[in-house]
Amino acid sequence: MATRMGPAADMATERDIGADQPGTSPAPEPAATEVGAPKTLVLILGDQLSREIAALDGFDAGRDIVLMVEVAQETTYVPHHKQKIAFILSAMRHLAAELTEEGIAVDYVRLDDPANTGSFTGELARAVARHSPTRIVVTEPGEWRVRRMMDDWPERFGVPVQIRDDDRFLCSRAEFRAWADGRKAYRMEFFYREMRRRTGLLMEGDEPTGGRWNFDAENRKRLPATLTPPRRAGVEPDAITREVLALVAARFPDHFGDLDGFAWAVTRQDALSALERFISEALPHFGDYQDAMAQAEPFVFHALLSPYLNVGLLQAREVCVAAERAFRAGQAPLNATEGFIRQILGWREYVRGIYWLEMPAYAQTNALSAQRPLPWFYWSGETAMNCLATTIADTRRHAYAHHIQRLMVTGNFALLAGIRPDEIEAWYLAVYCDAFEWVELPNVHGMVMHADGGLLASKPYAASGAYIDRMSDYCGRCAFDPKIKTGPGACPFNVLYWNFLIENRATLGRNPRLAMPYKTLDRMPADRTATIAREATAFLDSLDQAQAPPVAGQQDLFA
Ligand code: FAD
Ligand code: DLZ
Ligand code: SF4
Repeated sequence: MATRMGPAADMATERDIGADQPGTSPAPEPAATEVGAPKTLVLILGDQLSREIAALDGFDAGRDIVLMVEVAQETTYVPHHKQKIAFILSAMRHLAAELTEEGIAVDYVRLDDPANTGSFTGELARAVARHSPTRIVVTEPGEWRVRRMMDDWPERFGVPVQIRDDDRFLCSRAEFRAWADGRKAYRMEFFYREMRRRTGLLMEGDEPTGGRWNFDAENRKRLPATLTPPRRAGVEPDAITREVLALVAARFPDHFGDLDGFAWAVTRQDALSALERFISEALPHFGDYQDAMAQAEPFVFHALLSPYLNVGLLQAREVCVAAERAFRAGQAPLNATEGFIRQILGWREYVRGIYWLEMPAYAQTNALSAQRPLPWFYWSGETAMNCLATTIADTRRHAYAHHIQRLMVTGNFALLAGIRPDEIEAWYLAVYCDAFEWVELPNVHGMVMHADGGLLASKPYAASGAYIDRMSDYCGRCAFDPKIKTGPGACPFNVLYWNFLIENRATLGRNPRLAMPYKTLDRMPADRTATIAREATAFLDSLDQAQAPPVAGQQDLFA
């Protein structure tokens, strides 16, 4: 496989993207041993925890300094799950210790440092006063919010700030822009094929391995009772992690989520072990049961690698290469390998491209005019709907739920109930260990809520209780019955599904991919649609009455 993408490999990288952004200025690369050469302060953010991060290119250990800061602003801009905060702080501290051991000067500011100002800008200002650097270098952040913070840094600190392209991705922002240019709609499948060609992953010359680009049709099996997925490859917390866990428990007692059972890897070495274990134990079944949900198996055959990929402990390329190698060695079937690689090479790169292409306007759209506040049970888990209660309980316990739980349970409900996009987005950003806005927002705003009007996905992933029943064992333990369509005992997803189509006919009625359900709806007798509308309204009203405002900062609400 090529290490740089084929046709695009000779495109200019975005090393100096700060140069064409308002408020930042380019800084020349320093000559390594020059007397009086620039002293660089390299800021490494909590999701840039990689020894190969672009900001460290050209680092001179005899002269330059790494700055890492634990800041209150980042721990509370949404009320993150306790495990997410612990994961990031512990992984930051581990990287700082590794760099220090290598002889690199690391200025590390802890959350409980009494002088800590609580923000990136405040801590950078203090560090500039401490070290008098001649320039600041940082890798572009993963969130628009943080990128905007950097706009006035050169002026504020009186030092040039170089913002380097984040080259951990297989498709740069410029390459994605070039791909998107002139297209009326962006479709992941076409982007993905392009990425397969560019990287050579699962390719035989110009043809996809196995003669097809996508083996999804084979990846929709329910988990049989006779098949037990592998146990999670958890990591026992070491002294650094235990110290962080105590800090988080003391400082964020009211944030959502359990700390007990924290088992995330916080070093590259342990993340690599998790990757190896996934490839040998779970990948062979990943494809078949990719969409399956099971009450007692929160992880099924999923990888649990997203937090490591997103903070830099693993690289997308090496994860895809490891999967392909297993396939070529006959250790994993093609449907599993292709399905897995598509998630990373396709979806992950695609949502990142969309985020940077469309922000900040992207977050503001609300194509379906969804206005309902987030129901309180998203935080408490107190609902008689077993699929939701289980997914939220898994989330609380592990800071994790797998893709189909996120998309077809908590996501599907939010879509059908018409939850306000900004409220459900803030929930997803808070509760998952892997959540950063560049990846969370397109998934929630676009894929789940269709709030972008179909820019990311050609139709909303709306489904009735029958889908959840087919793909899980949740319904057998539920107070409701997916086979009952209306009236007592009916699964709420059933009336909500048809009510969603009724209410959004003006926006969705002409979508060719929804032609079938609208045809079915049109054939329904008027008294049946009236019953659906009445029961859906009564159900949704009961939600509103039960809900309390999940306002970040009112932390007693998250206990
Ligand atoms: P697996 O199912 O084993 O997949 C392998 C890898 O593929 C993942 O580690 C991830 O890096 C990548 N991947 C899979 N699907 C997607 C996708 N749709 N978008 C981007 N990458 C993907 N993923 C995040 O990393 N952060 C988020 O904040 C996030 N929010 C989501 C919110 C919603 C509503 C939905 C539907 C999906 C979201 N995803 C998010 C995508 C996906 O659900 C998670 O990446 C996946 O569940 C992580 O678990 P895993 O490592 O076991 O993934
Ligand atoms: C998510 C997070 C948290 C909880 N804490 C910190 C922190 O204390 N210091 C830090 O540098 N980064 C943290 N992060 C990750 C940042 O929020 C992330 O770098 C930005 O959102 C940009 O993607
Ligand atoms: Fe969910 Fe409906 Fe099944 Fe209950 S019956 S678990 S609410 S899909």
